[in-house]
Amino acid sequence: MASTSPATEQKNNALTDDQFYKDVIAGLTSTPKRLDSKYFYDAHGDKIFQELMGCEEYYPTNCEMEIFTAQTAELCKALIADGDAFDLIELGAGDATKSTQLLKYLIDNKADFKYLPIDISENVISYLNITLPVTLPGIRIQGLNGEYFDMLKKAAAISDKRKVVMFLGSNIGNMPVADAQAFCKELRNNLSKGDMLLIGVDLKKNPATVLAAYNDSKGITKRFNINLLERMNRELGADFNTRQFDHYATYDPETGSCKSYLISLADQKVKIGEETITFLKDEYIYMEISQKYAVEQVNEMAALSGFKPLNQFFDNKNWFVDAVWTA
Ligand code: AVI
Repeated sequence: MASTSPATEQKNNALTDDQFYKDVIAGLTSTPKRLDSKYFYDAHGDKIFQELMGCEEYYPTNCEMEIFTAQTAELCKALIADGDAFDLIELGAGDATKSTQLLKYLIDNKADFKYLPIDISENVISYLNITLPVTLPGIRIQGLNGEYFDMLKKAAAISDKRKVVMFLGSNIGNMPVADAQAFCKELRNNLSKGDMLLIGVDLKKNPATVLAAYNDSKGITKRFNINLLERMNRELGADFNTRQFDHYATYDPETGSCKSYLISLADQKVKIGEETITFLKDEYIYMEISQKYAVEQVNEMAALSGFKPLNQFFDNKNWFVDAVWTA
């Protein structure tokens, strides 16, 4: 029997202890196979997502950007009740392009606040910590890298002011409806009376428009999904042949669920650490949900999670809403 050297064994243990590895193996040994879209965002994924946000067919970014640029003063007025001190926490801050509009307005108007961006990507947080003080002189920023609620608790330890939480970009859409509801409830439980939430939600619209955003003609969304297989090759020593997988997106106008899959183009076996995963030809891996809502459902979600809807800001096509809720 072949024996492993202590060095190899140590390396194997480090791999099997890794949360990414554990989640990947759990997802790919379940039926149907699935991967968690939160793992899209390594340095390569961040870059591809950046590209996607600049792509014409991927409308949510442009819609929300229009709201943030055309209605900056109104948005700030809705969030900052009586010019009181507050701290601004952003869940899933990304490159903070949209929030930068708001931050600039607040700094120009001498608002007294700290900006606490939270992101799962270490790359994103170090980028924001370095670049924002240059583009926005005078900003008080403390980036927090980790899972939303862990970091929200950390933020609460840093801030003793009223909290204004931003959850933009329809990030809420990357959870199934029931999970989104539970998430908003947990968020409410982590806030105090008077705190606020600014939540960006992508709305139901022409199904062809939605589908084109998740199946863009340049294949950026495909690369975004395939990057997760490449990430497994890079970080977990997996041997995915990415040419043997294709991207497939669907949108159901009745439920508002847009879903992405990777389809295996052949019978194949893939090694990931100690595990070998078998894929049948045409078998799918469920990658991501991007849920779309009706405006009434957004208000309903606020009420069901213990928030009070205060205000809504729409883009000129009514494709996207930034809703202000109070705790
Ligand atoms: C980050 N999130 C809101 C994006 C979305 O629209 O669901 C991620 C994405 N996936 C494919 N394209 C964009």
